[in-house]
Amino acid sequence: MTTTATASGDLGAAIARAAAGLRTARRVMVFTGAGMSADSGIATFRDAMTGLWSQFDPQALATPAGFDADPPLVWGWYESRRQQVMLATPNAGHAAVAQLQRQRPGWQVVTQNVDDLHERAAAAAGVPPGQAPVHLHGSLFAARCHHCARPFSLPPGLPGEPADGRLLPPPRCAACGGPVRPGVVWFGEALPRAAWKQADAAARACDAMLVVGTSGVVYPAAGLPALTLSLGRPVWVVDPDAAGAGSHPQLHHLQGRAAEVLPLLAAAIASG
Ligand code: BV8
Ligand code: ZN
Repeated sequence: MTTTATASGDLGAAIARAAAGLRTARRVMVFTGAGMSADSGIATFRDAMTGLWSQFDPQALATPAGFDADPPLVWGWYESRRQQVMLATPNAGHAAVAQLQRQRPGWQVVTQNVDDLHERAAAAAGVPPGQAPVHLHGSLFAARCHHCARPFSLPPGLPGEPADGRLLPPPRCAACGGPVRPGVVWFGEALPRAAWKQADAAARACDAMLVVGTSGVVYPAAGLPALTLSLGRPVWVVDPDAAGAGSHPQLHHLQGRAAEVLPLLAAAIASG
């Protein structure tokens, strides 16, 4: 039976049930998507197209072909998103996850997000480096040459908007002169092998999974909760939207925002 708690109704009871389940779990995989960062003001992936980029489909821009077709446009989109993240702060949901990781060595974050908000919350909470988040889709803070893959050091400070509104071309690689690209995984590109191996192992080994803020449409990442369920382990989903949760006897939905539900969940786990 899938338990769906509404924010106004039995959310408290559902959180208590989730806390009882997660408290006794030794290994928990926390699987996050763009909804995890929404309460930090970072538009979710499918809402990310604001301003100049509102006329484009993210799935068209987040591809090698999109970059090849218009490097300044795609580079500008990622730089504006990097700036948005640099100006944002981790929200109460990030802090709650970091607090749980600090108290529980078996909690591991696997994220689809390309921001560094989990890292910043973990640093503030003193989470050991061995529990650093696994990034399945790369990071806005890594860049590399599109041709020879040589890493590129992004300049310190905010990327800044071009003065006259014109989009600047991406920097050039010092080794081969190729254009620099964001260090994210585009559609049609393979996920980093090591990250995928870690995520797949965590989904198989965990005693329970906590999924936060993902529409579950992007594969292979979206297959991870189903893998855990297939092994008979429970999955709790935190999302204000009930639609995407799917249904399974071991799948439980906590309907609410990450910044609202996760601190309540962390407190309930601690109070048991
Ligand atoms: C691969 C980085 C194979 C970039 C991202 C045709 C050709 C090629 C591949 C495919 C194809 N057809 C299908 C595929 C597979 C494809 C895919 O899955 N496509 C989908 C769209 C059908 N996958 C791939 O291409 C992957 N690679 O298959 O490679 C291969 C193998 C070997 C060799 C070569 C190739 C690569 C996919 C990675 C794409 N890159 N990101 C960037 O960020 O720009 S994916 C992108 O979507 C982000 O990472 C994002 O995280 C991810 C998933 O989106 P969500 O995180 O779920 O965000 P979304 O906005 O959708 O949902 C937000 C949720 O939060 C909602 O549920 C909302 O209700 C909730 N929410 C809102 N507010 C809150 C909240 N929750 C909690 N609190 C709140 N406050
Ligand atoms: Zn190069």
